[in-house]
Amino acid sequence: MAKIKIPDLGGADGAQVIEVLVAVGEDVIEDQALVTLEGDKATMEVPATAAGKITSICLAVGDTVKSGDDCLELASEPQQVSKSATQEITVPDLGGANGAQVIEVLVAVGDAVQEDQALITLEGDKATMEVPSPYAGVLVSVMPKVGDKVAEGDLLATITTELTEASAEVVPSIAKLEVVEAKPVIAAVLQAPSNKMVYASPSVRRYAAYYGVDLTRVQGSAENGRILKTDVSNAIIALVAQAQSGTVQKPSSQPKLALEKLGSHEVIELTKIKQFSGKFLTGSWQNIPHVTQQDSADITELEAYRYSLKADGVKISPLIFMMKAVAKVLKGHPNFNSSLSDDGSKLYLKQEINIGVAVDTPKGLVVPVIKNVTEKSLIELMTEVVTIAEKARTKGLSPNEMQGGGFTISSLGGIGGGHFTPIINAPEVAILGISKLTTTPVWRDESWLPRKSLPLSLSYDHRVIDGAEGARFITDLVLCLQDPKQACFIVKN
Ligand code: CAO
Repeated sequence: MAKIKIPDLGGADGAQVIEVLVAVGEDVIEDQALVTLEGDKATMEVPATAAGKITSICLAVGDTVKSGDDCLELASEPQQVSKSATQEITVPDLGGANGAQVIEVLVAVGDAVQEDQALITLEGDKATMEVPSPYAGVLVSVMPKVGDKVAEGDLLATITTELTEASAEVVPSIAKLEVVEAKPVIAAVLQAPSNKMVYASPSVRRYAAYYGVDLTRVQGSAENGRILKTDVSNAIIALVAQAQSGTVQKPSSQPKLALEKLGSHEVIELTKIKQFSGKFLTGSWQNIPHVTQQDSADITELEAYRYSLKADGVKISPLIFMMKAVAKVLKGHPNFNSSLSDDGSKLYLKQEINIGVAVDTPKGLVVPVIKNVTEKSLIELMTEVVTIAEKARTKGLSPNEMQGGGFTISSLGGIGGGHFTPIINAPEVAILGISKLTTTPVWRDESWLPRKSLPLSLSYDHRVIDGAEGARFITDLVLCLQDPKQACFIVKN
């Protein structure tokens, strides 16, 4: 068992814990950042001095700590016999590309490399990326040559790394910390080339450097504009979206904004999410031939069932029933759960039913994806939507939480308004807009009855879905919502 202590704070009396980056039970690797501290002048990370499992954490965000205080306890991995190990370095996630070409090999066998040092430059269809070494060590082999084609997971190189023996009680020194980053580790506030002050911890800097993100362009969401890993993730997603819509030209008919003619006005900087989602939505709107099919479902019985659950103390939002109904109807209409190939010649039908839910946040619109909707109960879905919407609004979402969707639902039902035209969340091919239900008089059995009517707006990609198919989908959805018992999606809750 190793006890990790707060290292030498470089003369400062104390520092505040601003981030705890790990949890009890988590496996960590040597040198992984565990905690971020903020002193008077700088931010620093406390790294793991050995690989192992976290067994206890002795501090919390907001605590003030000083050099030598207990930080956390680590059950170290069994002692290694050899002091060095050979690790394989493989091609990382290529962001969805099938493969990439090696255009530069920057190292040779026998080279001593630093962690994060670029090894190879790859070129894909849309971007060039450098593959950095995840370890410091000496290269034993370097596989590819310039011109070779590689895919995610292919072996690029092998490297021998030094292993550190776990010690019983470890107080990392500043010198040790300086090795961890291979660049300055205690020095969070740096002057960036654009003259904008960047306020981020070393691990966030490494993360940004790995993905080639310029931190001067990232808006920090933490106190004093400090950039978190989630801010970088959001920027990456936005950059991908921007790249996807990058071919889009501004319509020539759009008149140039003449500021001098605006009269008195206030200038508000749009959040990064808003700026990038604006470009992404423009791309979707201009590249996809949208058709919006509107209808309304009589959900009087469904609402009665929802209220009966509520009376039993189970609160389920109408959105959850929509997700279940959509999932059921998607099974019978697989084209709505697909993506079109770039050249428009193939349709990729998705096996799982993963539904994106548009969430309105103070920084703009984000779409977390709820996976395997058919496998989850109403309560499980409700809990997941509430949790992820809260996370989207407070901490932000990881790229993983926004990937893998096959169909999106945009619900404005909690706000108001009638039918609208939702924009397809490319590369998906359809999206359902839900509006606020109204009580409408319906002529039935020789009398007018008050019925609860839910406006539905289905936008679909006309290259993939014909009008008849669109009408069948929304008709099946309406039938499903009108007869929830027969639709059987309310059985498992
Ligand atoms: N008709 C009438 N009332 C509805 C309704 C509907 N279609 N849908 C939800 N409601 C009610 C809920 O029952 C809840 O009422 P109670 O508090 O009395 O139970 C209330 O409206 C608030 O619902 P909500 O919006 O908080 O929750 P939700 O599950 O319906 O939606 C979420 C969750 C995350 C989708 C929503 O909060 C949100 O962000 N919506 C905006 C999405 C958006 O911006 N879309 C536009 C994209 S294009 O710019």
